[in-house]
Amino acid sequence: MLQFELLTADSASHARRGRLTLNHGVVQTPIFMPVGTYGTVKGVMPRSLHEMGAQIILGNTFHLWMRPGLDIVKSFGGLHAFEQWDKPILTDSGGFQVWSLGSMRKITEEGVHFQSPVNGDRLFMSPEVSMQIQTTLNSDIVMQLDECTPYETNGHKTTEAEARKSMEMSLRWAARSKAEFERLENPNALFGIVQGGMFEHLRQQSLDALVEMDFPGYAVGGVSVGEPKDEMLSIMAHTPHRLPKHKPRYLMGVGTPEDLVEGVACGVDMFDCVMPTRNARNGTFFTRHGDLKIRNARHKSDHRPIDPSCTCHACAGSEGAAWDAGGRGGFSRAYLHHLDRCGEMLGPMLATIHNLHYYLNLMQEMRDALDAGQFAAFRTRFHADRRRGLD
Ligand code: PRF
Ligand code: ZN
Repeated sequence: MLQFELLTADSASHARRGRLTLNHGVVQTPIFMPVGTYGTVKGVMPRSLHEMGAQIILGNTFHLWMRPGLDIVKSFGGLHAFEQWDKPILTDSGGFQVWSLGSMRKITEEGVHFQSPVNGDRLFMSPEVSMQIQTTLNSDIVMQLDECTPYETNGHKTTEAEARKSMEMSLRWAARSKAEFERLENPNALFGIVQGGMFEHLRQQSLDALVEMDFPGYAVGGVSVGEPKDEMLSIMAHTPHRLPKHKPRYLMGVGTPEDLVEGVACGVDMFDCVMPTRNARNGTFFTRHGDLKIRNARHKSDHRPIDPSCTCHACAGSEGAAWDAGGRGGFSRAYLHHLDRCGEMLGPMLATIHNLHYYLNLMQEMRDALDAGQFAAFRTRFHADRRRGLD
């Protein structure tokens, strides 16, 4: 099941505010979805995700198929019970992950043949197999199997002919995904994925054919695959707003805080990206005034939290009220720097909590601005604040 209601739309951009109802709950859009590849958002307990306001998280068909395998997840009745997360889950289909295997795989019309990176077994992923796995996982949103067209093929920029061939195969895989999803009587929702490389006319053809197949929601794939920023922005400006107005739109694997704000302005409702969680593990903190690298020696004796105006558990302590200079609550930059130096696991845990809180709060601010008819002003102020830099 999937219901999508449009609540308000911005008059000066394609931004919109919506409410998405799925089998495991309601999602207010626009939304960011934390990535939980192996059935865990790395280093964060589900209750912390709840506290941060996460409404839906990702899982990965490919990884969960490798480990723990389908029999285990099936014995729990699905991924929700196995990972102790009772709100909605979206699973990526495996196409993108299989594709990342490089020389260990061979892509044919039928599907992808590859060797398991875990135990070397010969495996085969097809649209049908992907649907069977995602049905067992019981994810609220299932993604079609697609081929993510690379920015470069064999050392040269992917040509129009190569991108067309890849996009057309993804369309045939979309139809096969849909047929198998229906045959399995999966009670959740299946999304189609627009491909077409960096070619607008191919993206339009992909979009038209997918709309004809009538999916309950659509994703834009094949972006953030190593292309220059301006090419990513031109796809973002081209595709999302052309998708059906009354269905949810998901931009896959994007991006920076700036990308989220510009993506929303382009009409995107849903985002996922490893950036807040992965960068946290490298000691990078995102804030409204720019990014901070905790490894830098200048933080060594700084008593202030990462962002004194942030209400996350790392910046404000367990009370959740903003830090005050009197020293109540909140972990100092000096302490976080120390944790990083010592390789203590609390360091990445606190960084992940802060970054996810920042991303989720940024989406909440955009929803509030849209509700108040103030999105244009929010967008201008957001970019100015980010450029200002952190003290
Ligand atoms: N396809 C799928 N998953 C994805 C992508 C895609 O194109 C991307 C592109 N950045 C991220 N994740 N299935
Ligand atoms: Zn914080």
